[in-house]
Amino acid sequence: MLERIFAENDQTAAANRADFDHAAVTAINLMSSPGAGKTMLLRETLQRLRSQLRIGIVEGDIETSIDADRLDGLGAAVSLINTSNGFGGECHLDAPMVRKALGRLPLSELDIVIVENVGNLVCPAEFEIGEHARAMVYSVTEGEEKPLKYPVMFRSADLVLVNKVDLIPHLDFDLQTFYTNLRAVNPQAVTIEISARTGLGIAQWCQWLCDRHRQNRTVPATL
Ligand SMILES: Nc1nc2c(ncn2[C@@H]2O[C@H](COP(=O)(O)OP(=O)(O)OP(=O)(O)O)[C@@H](O)[C@H]2O)c(=O)[nH]1
Ligand SMILES: [Mg+2]
Repeated sequence: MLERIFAENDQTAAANRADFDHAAVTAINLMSSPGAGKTMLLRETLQRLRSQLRIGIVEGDIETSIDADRLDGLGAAVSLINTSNGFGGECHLDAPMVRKALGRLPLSELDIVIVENVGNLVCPAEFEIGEHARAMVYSVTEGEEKPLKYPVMFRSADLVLVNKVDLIPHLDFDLQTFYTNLRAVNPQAVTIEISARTGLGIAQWCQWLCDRHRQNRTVPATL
């Protein structure tokens, strides 16, 4: 049963991926536990990149348009998908949900689509949505041990953005222990320390996005 669900999901993920590739769009799956800072990061990202890249956002939430509203007016096409609206209130986005949201985005006029997944540290990582890369926002308020306790998302991330570093002086949080734990489950992931509040590291993240898009456009899809 579970295998069938994943097989069907993967088929739709492949269709999403084909649509992204056809439109020369780079798709990023942005995941984290609730409140790690995805939407605040996206606001900063749009403010910095709107003049360089045409960005579309798929905003995934169980209910409400709160986050989609926060991204309004920043130059991005935003497509909201509420999982409580016909998708059983799921705690993640899957490929069919993203496909529905993509129908409301002008893909041929975009360079990058960032999918803000539902805030959840477990389920979103289990579903391919047709993305080219996975970026994870991890907040230092979550504790050093999370890569060991919730390895699936950390293991599948191409990039881990270590957010809210402005709060470190107020926390009992050891950054080196976190990195040791992260490396134990994912030795390859790129890491960038950021603060969506102060702007620290946001330029580096924007550079990563631009590089990822350039790389995507120059490497043939069959490789
Ligand atoms: N101090 C500090 N606060 C931050 C930072 N980034 C985000 N926040 C705060 O953290 C809270 C959650 O941020 P959001 O951007 O809503 O987080 P999210 O991951 O989009 O949350 P969900 O969509 O509900 O999963 C907000 O109160 C933000 O102001 C940061 O770098 N430093
Ligand atoms: Mg959010």
